[in-house]
Amino acid sequence: MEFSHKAIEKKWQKFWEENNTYKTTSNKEKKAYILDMFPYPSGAGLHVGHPKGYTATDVFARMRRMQQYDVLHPIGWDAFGLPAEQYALKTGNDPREFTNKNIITFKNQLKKLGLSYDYNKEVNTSNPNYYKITQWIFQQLYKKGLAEIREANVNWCEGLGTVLANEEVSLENGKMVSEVGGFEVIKKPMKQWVLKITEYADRLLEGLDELDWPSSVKEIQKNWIGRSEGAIISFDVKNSDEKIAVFTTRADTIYGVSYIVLAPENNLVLKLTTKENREKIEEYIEITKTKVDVERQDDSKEKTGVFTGSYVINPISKEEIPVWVADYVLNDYATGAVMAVPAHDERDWKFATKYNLSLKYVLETQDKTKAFVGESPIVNSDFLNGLNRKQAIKLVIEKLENENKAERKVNYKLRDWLFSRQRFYGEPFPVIFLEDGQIALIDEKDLPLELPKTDYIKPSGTGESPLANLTDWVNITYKNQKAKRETNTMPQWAGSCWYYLAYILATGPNEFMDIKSKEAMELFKKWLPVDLYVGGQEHAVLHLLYARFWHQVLFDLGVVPTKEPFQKLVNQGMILADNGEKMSKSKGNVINPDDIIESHGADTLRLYEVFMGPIEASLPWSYKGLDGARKWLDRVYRMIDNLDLTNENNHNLDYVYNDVVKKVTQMIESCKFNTAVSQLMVFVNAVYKEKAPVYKEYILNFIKMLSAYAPHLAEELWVKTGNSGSVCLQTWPTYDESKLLLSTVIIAVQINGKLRATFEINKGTEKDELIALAKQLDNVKEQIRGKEIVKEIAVIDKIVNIVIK
Ligand code: ANZ
Repeated sequence: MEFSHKAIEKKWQKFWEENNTYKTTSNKEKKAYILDMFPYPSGAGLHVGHPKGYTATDVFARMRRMQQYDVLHPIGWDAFGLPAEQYALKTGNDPREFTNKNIITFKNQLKKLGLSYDYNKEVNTSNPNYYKITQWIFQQLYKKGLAEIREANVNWCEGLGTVLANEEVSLENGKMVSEVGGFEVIKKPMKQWVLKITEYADRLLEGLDELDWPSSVKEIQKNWIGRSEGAIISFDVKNSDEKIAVFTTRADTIYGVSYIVLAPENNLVLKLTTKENREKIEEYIEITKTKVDVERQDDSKEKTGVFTGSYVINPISKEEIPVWVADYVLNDYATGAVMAVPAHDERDWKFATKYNLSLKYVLETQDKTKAFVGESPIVNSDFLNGLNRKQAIKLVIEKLENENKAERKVNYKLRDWLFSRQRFYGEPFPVIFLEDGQIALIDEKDLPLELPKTDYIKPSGTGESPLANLTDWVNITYKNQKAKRETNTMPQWAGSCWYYLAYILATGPNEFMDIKSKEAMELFKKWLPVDLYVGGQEHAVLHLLYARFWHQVLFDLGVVPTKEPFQKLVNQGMILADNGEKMSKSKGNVINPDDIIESHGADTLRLYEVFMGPIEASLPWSYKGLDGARKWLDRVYRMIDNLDLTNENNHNLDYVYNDVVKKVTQMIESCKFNTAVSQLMVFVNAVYKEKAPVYKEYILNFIKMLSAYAPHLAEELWVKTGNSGSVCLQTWPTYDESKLLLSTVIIAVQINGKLRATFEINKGTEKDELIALAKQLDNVKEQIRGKEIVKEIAVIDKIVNIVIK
């Protein structure tokens, strides 16, 4: 017999909604904040990858709720985004309408999955109540000196008359072109807001130590921050007052410097270029504008550069050294200038051999056919000869420090965060530019500064956002002065930097209490940090680093009580197409969860997605697996439908029941959602084998555990077994350890593959002990007497295998 998923899913979803079953409680001692990375509500709707992470957190949240924790398990919408902007530009319609429509679709789809979200706490980053607080946080960053306006490069597309996001630009033969139309794209400096995340670089590094995050993600963040200790060394330009400051981690190689490289954008370039080299240099600077950093730094690409005509003096060896310009040096890292040591740096080696520049080995090595990048004693370096790297670096820096020609310096790969987007659909900046050049912050009581209602969303043609067209909105009077609003908006990352705080502040959907109130602090103390955060590995840096940065600033401001926002992080793997390829619209291999819910039911989809393998693994979709999940749920339904229950425990299932409760609980606790399902299966198999009536309490507790995975079916079975109310609000079962200790198992003993004996022993007895006991059995002793034992293998609770010769 099968159950009708269509009937029961509707019924219970209605029941949960009417009874507010998943309302966040706040009256218990323990708390669990269980969070999904909230989705961008795209027009395509939910795909089958979403439910994997969502079900995992849901299983966890459901267990915690039943374990009598206060549970915060919310969902919301990362609702500003490029597709809505593009839609508006294309159709002239309001991006808000488009977004709200998509949110409705997404929400309906989520509801069909039976996830235990508290929709009273739903948030939407594009709601003015929400971005009022985003704007307030920006103002705090500004007041702390962490936000300022700088000139920074944007991707400018003359052909489209607009600035493009990185994802709207593609590379063609190493040149940037627009995805739409294939027009040339160049880097162009524009005035933009920058957030000084680099001031928090060390804190962002240190904070990682305390977090229960996958080590791979920590490593990615560390590399992204890229702390590098070195020195800035100053080279005097020959016949000039100019100096070139280079950043180097390898002051020990100072005698091996054979040329200096300036980044093409370095301000010194034109100053140092001699007349006869000017034309070539200017041409080179133009070409560089069309290149992206990744390509410039790509070691497999041929190096290019041009000589400036100038020379500098090596501050230690006093040698004359030529100054070149080359794009493998980036202007926005350190000083944008490098002392090149071709004998010991691969990029410099490639460059020097291409342009026939001299090179000198200053580290001992036999092989002179390539750059030696290892460690060995210093040679050809006067007073440094014979020293190791550390000693030589110290000596060189000390000597130059005394002459004011060097200073120690820590550099970071991490860049300050470019925070302006030339877009309509984002948070407006809560600032005003006064005529006298001052910047004023909009009064807190006047926040939010809302996006204007308009039916004119068109490129401005100047690189500014479409907001620049709305002159009534842009030009204002402020305190009797003419003033202008900022026409850039914030990036999509802004809203997702603090949404986990928004859920705590939410008193209703998109209704928030004051973030700096006492009341808010009490709630932050209760709920922070997030206990479990699940999302894709693609957010390993940007979102997770930006959110940590804002959190640390809010901590410094006394707004939040914890140093870090997310204590435990789990990256869910992807669901691939059945042939192992990534699912994508263009390949036509996308599976729509709605179809699966229709054919197999939401409980089946939930169970299948978390049972298919470890949560972290990316695995292919399989309809066979999906059918298998459904078959098992039918088997559970039949089991309970036919079961003879008794209120008296005959103890037949004591061991398996307690063992399963223990394992399921511990496995969910450690996010092993798939193996916990296997344990539920073990219990069902045991019940099927049982001839006598089954102890009712065990069955009811099984239904409770089942409800974490298959909540609709579990509710139905809960009623079927004579109960009322929601199984989801019952108490999670506990286990009796004594029932586990007493239980025994029969161990088989095989010798060279043949069964020779059996013995009874306490469950869980260790392998060594099993082997020792087996060898004391008469029959076994006889078999192995005088023989050489080649191998002894034991499997706990099962078997001892002895191989003899
Ligand atoms: C001399 C030298 C000799 C270097 C040697 C390396 C090896 P990290 O660890 O990544 O900080 N460098 C400095 N500024 C640069 C820029 N703007 N663009 C490209 N490269 C730059 O690397 C620091 C090293 O990268 C510095 O040390 C410098 O080259 C180069 F055998 O100086 B080194």
